[in-house]
Amino acid sequence: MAKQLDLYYYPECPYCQRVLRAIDAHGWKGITLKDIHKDAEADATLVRVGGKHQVPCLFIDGDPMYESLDIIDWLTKEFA
Ligand SMILES: N[C@@H](CCC(=O)N[C@@H](CS)C(=O)NCC(=O)O)C(=O)O
Repeated sequence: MAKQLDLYYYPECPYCQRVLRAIDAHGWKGITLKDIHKDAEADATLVRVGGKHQVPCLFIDGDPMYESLDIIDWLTKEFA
């Protein structure tokens, strides 16, 4: 079964833009975008589950992964 992938981000964040560019460039599909500046519940979930208020953060089946380069590496392998 496909994994649930949720990317917590906000558009002005350059590290988020790096991840979004990679998603766009590779055409990776099925990643739900959660803008924490527009979605207060997502903002709270990020801190409650992830433990820190930092974006980008990719939730993989509910488990948070921080760091833009780690996220891109993981997605590259997942979508290979
Ligand atoms: N090394 C991290 C840096 C991430 C980072 O510094 N994100 C900033 C936004 S650009 C952040 O979340 N700052 C805390 C905040 O906005 O509350 C990465 O590459 O993902």
